[in-house]
Amino acid sequence: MSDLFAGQAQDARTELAAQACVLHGFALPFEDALLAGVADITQAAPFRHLVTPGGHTMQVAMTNCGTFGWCSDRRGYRYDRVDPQSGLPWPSFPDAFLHLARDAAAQAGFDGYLPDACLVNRYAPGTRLSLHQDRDEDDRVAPIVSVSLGLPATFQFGGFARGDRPVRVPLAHGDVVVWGGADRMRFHGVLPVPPGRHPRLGECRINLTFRKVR
Ligand code: MD6
Ligand code: FE
Repeated sequence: MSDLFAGQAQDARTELAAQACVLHGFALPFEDALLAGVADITQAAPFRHLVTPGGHTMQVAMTNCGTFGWCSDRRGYRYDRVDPQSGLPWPSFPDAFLHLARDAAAQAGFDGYLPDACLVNRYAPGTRLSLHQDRDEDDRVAPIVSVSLGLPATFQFGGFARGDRPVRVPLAHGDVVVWGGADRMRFHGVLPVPPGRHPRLGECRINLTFRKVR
């Protein structure tokens, strides 16, 4: 076998739907810059557990960077330019975040992607994210670019109704899922993260979710 593809998996891409795919390992060349970016962001805007409008505390710990940050409280879900915890604007995108999001979107067929929000999520072992649609954005066509770091997890990618049976997609450190266009409003979620320890991130999974809000 030639070393033409050395260092690059042959099955580097899994199609999930016409406009949805997994780019396996796509974020690995950005690893150091992404981890440094997460450290900078969480120093300025620490992870916190948001309360849902129904009064439940979310298992996933969250923070944001970019022009808009996703917030939840008893009043509802919304995007806000300032971190309600500090009253300051959310940290801006680290260069590597924007670079990776644009490259991944283009690779998946979405040229000219310009996200304005990135939700940073931290999953401890046992944490799950139930099936949902991302529907608080004005732009419901531009893709979601979702970057997995740390512990592996199983992503669920479903249909356009909550009851549609989802496919299960294993996600590893460095994998990027992109869904947009006709597939932008599909239900998706994350099964409970199995226990483990990642060499770089310890006992957690970090997910970066890029969106175009306005
Ligand atoms: C994931 N995350 O963690 C996918 N959506 O692989 C999401 O779909 C998501 O983490 C909305 C808010 C936070 C999230
Ligand atoms: Fe989501």
